Formats: sequence, C-alpha cells, structure tokens
Amino acid sequence: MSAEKCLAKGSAAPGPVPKDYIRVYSMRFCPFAQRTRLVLKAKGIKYETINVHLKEKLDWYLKKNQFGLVPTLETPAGEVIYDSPITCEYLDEVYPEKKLLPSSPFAKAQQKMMLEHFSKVIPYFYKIPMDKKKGEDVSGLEAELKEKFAKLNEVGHTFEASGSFIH
Ligand SMILES: N[C@@H](CCC(=O)N[C@@H](CS)C(=O)NCC(=O)O)C(=O)O
Repeated sequence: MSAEKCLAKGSAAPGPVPKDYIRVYSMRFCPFAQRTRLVLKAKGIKYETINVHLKEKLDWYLKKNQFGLVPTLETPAGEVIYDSPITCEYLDEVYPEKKLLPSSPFAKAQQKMMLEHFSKVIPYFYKIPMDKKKGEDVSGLEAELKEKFAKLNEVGHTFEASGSFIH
C-alpha cells in the first residue's frame, strides 16, 4: 500500500492503522525516511505510506510527532516511533525474521558508528544541488563530501578487518 500524494494543511487525519500493517509518515525525497522504507522493504513488512507536507505542518501530525519530522512510524495500537535509526532498530526487533542488525554487541556498535559517520554525509546531498541551483561555487563542498566518503570507506575497511562487522 502506498500513497504518493502528500497531505497538506487542512487534510484530515488518517484513521487507525489497519491490523497487520504498519504506517510510515514520510516525504518522497527524504533520505532519512528512505532508511525506514528500505528496512520495511528488505524485511517484507506490510506497510502503508502517508506523505505529509513538511513546510505547512499538519496539526494532527504534530500531535503524533511534536518535532514534525519524518520518518515516523505508527502501529495499529497507536504507538508512535520516530527518528530514522530508531525506527530501523524498532522494525528489526519487532519483525525478527531476516535480521538486519548483528546479534553481537560489538558488531552492532560498529554498525551504529558507521551510521553516525554516514549521517554526516547526508546534508551534502541537499546543500550541493541547492547551492548549484543558486549558481554558487560548490567545488569546496564537493571536495569535503569526497573526503568524508573516503574516511567512511577507511572506517568500513578497519571494521571489516576486525572480523566482526559482517555477520
Ligand atoms: N534525525 C532525523 C532527521 C529527520 C529529518 O530531518 N527529516 C526531514 C525531511 S528529510 C524533515 O522532516 N524536515 C522537516 C523539518 O525540518 O521541519 C531522522 O533521522 O529521522
């Protein structure tokens, strides 16, 4: 189930989440929401997507997530979970078939460290095209991004060499 349209100011709140489904409040181009959607897909979880307008916040959405950010998950019991790494870990625990996180605490910590590094790269995916559009010189930002990726690659190799990263 997927709704491509985006709910904007004045749209009524959706009803309860259907039984056996989970709902993800999302925005089509949000890389954080993409994390959650990738986990939902990888694990074959039945879910529905509700895209919400992020500039004109919906009052009922702010009642679910006071920060007004996406992604947010909602369960048929009305439980609300937000912040992409937390939604991913929640899904991995609640739907234990096809586990994505390693069971070893050390390997799990390494994945989280990697995620923390990767999160620093995400803002560049907005900033570079936005600045380009404004006709600004983005060569400095591109060089920074390249450097961050190289570091990430290095970290990945170090973790891999430790033998516990790939489970
Ligand atoms: N740390 C959050 C960040 C989520 C986030 O910043 N989402 C953006 C969309 S890509 C958002 O909701 N922006 C709306 C706003 O800033 O008000 C996560 O990982 O879920």
